[in-house]
Amino acid sequence: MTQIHVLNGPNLNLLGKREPEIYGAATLEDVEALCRSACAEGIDIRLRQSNHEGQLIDWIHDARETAAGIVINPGAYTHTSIAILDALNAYAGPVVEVHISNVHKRESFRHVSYVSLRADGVIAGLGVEGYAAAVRYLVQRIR
Ligand code: CA2
Repeated sequence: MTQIHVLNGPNLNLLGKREPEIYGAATLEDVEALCRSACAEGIDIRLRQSNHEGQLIDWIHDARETAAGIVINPGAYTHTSIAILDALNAYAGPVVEVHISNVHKRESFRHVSYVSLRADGVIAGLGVEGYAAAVRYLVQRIR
């Protein structure tokens, strides 16, 4: 079955458990349910989270063979990781970068994104709804 991979970086396992004033009350399990309901018949969601840069890179490599599109919230690696950018550059399908918070209203170090150099689109500040919007976009790109 066609898959969309939803990749999440460091600390996003804490979603819904800490700092709800910034990241909201939804958990990563809620995000998965949201992505599934935004998806379409014949397309499956594979949501994964890691606190490790190399693991995220391995999953992006895996997506080269298995995913028709990627939604990625690289967490703080957004602002630091040329290695994740390089991995995404080796992926041929559509990529949407998602941030739960509006990174542009926050500290200046969050205004820089290496991943945006590759992403087809960037969604920031819509809370976890941003993931659903990204999935909807990819569904219409893939079909
Ligand atoms: O807004 C976003 O989605 C971020 O990618 C989240 C990252 C942050 O470093 C980026 O600048 C923007 C941090 C993820 C931390 O997630 C937590 C969730 C709940 C509680 C604590 C951390």
